[in-house]
Amino acid sequence: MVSVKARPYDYTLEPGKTALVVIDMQRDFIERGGFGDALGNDVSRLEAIIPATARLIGLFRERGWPIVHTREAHKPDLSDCPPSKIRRGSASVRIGEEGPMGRLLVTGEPGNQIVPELAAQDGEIVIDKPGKGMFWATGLHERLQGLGLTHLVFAGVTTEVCVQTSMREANDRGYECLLIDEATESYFPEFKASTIEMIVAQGGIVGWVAALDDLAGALQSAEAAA
Ligand code: TIU
Repeated sequence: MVSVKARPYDYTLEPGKTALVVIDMQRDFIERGGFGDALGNDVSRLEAIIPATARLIGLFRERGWPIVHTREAHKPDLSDCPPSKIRRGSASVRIGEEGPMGRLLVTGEPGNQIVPELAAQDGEIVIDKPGKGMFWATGLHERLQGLGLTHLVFAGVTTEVCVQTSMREANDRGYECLLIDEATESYFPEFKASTIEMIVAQGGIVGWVAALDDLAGALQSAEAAA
């Protein structure tokens, strides 16, 4: 067990039972010309977390620990996208329509790929999820259970939408969830800050939040002491 300084109190990480989950670091949300940009968001805020997220991925890869990458993605015929979700875009930019990086939020399109700096490596799990949360219609819970995983460390975008939804879904399924502050971001800084406060409130009602340095330092110290 590794004790990590975190809010609202230290997080106990269990090597062998912990996976990293990187939510939706796809070009559609991060790069200019993608879905997020087309909706009028400042995507540079999200781009700025790529180095910290790469470092976090590196911590897990060095140890051979499991890594899950998700993409918000729909089938090309949009049969897995409720009409209500399609209607929610702006009139000019809707899921499935052609954008500068291909059809928005459609599997296999250039904009739907994870940014090259964070691309999955062989052996890592990649999940296409039609919802904001990572468990809806993905079979992920069964896969994580099959690997004996009980603890999930979260990164990705956006903090208050797909990351928070996924973390809440995981919390309800019994996972011990830790979000890494520098490896998540929102188009709206106040929403990131509020989400973190919501997660750690009431004794960690959704989970824990830690700084990347505190996770890295705790892993190193535990390994040095072993
Ligand atoms: N991944 C994710 O958060 N999907 C979104 O649609 N987020 C927005 O903030 N729009």
